[in-house]
Amino acid sequence: MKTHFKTWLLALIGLTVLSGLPMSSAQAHGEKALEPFIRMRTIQWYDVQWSTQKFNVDDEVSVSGKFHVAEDWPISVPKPEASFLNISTPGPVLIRTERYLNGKPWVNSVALQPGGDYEFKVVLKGRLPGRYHIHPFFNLKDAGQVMGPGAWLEIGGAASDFSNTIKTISGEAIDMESFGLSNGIFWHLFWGLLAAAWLIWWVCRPLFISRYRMLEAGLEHELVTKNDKLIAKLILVGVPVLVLVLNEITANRYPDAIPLQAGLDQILPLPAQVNAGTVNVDTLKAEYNVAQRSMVLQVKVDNRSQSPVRIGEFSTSNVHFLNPALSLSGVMTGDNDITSPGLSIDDDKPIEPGEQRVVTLIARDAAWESEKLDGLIRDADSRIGGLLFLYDELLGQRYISSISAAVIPKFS
Ligand SMILES: [Cu+2]
Repeated sequence: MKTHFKTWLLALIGLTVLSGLPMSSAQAHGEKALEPFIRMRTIQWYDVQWSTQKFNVDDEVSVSGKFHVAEDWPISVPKPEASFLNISTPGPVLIRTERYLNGKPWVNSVALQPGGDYEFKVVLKGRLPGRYHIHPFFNLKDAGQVMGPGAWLEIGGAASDFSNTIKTISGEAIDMESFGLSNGIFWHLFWGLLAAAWLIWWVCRPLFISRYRMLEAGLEHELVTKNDKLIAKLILVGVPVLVLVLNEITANRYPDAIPLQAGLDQILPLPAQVNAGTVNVDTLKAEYNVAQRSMVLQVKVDNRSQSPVRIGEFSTSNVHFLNPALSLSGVMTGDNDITSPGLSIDDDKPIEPGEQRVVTLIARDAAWESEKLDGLIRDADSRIGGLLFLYDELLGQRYISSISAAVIPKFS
C-alpha cells in the first residue's frame, strides 16, 4: 500500500514538473492530436495568407483567407451552429482590432452552412516583441478547435511602443491596457474575501464527526448558533442589495453603454461562384495503401465549362499534394504545411469541355503517416475529405471541389 502511494506521488510530481516545462516545439498546439476525420472533413482552409510576417510592436497585420465547410460533416461532430474564428497565440502577443466574414464586420459567433465557402479577414496589432507561431482556428461549439495553417510571425521593437487607446462614444480617450484595472482587482478581491470569510466561518469549527455525534444525541439545535443565523440573514439580504445598488450606480455613471453582445451573427456563405458547378467532381472510391503510404482516389470529372481543365492539387488537413506536371506557383500554405509533389494521375491529358472522365489519382507521401492522417483507417468514421483544385490553363481559372469518400485500407 505504501509503495503504491509512493509511485503515485512520484508520478504526480513528475507530471507537475513536466507541465511546467516550456514547450519548445512549434507543434505544441495539438494540431495532430485531433482525429483525422475532424481535420479533413470540417473546416477546409485554403488561400490563407498574412499581409506580412515581420513587423513591429504597434503595427497592424492582417490574416485573410478562405475556407470551405465540408458537405460531408462527420456525424459524430456537432453541426457548426455557433462557430467563432479565433487566432491561436502563445499569450497576449497580439490584439485583435477588426474581423470580417465575407467582407462584413463580424463580432459574434456565426452559424456556418455545410457546403458553403467563406472569406475571412482578421486585423491584429503587435503587442509583445518576439517570434511566435500563430494560427487562425475555429472554435466549434461542442466540437472543439479546428486549426488553420500556422505561420511564424516576427514582432520587432519594444513592448513599450505598444499603445491601445480608444475613444468611447462619449468622446473620452481611454487606455485599454489599464482602464478599469484597479476597479476590477478591487471587486475580485472584495467578493473573493467575502466568500472565503463565509466558508471559513463554517469550516473553522469542529466539522463532520463531532457534528454527527451531536445530531445523533438530539442536540441539532445547538449546531447553529444565534450568531450563525444573524450572519446568514445579513448575507442573504446584504449581497443582493449591494449588487443592485452598485449596478444602479454604474448604470448612472455610464449611461451610454453597449451591453456585451451574446447574439449570433447571420452571415451567409459566398454566393456560388459564377463558374461553380461548371466542373463537377464526384468521388467514386478511395483506398489507402498502408505500405506505400498512398491514397488512391477514383473520381469522375464532368467538365461543363468552356475550356479544358487539368487536376492540379489535392489538399487535405495541412498537406498539399501537387501535380508536378502543372507548374503551380503561388499555392498558399502555412509554414507547417507540407507541400508534396506526390500527386499522380493515370490520365493527365486535359479534360475537354463537355467531357466526362473517370480518373485515378494517387496521393503518395510519407506525410500521411508523419501528419498522423493515416489514423483514419483505425477510426470509427473512416471517411476522407479534402479539396481538389482543377485549373483551366487557358483562362487561368481555378475550380475547387470538396471531395469525400469512405476509405478502404489495403495492407499489401
Ligand atoms: Cu503552430
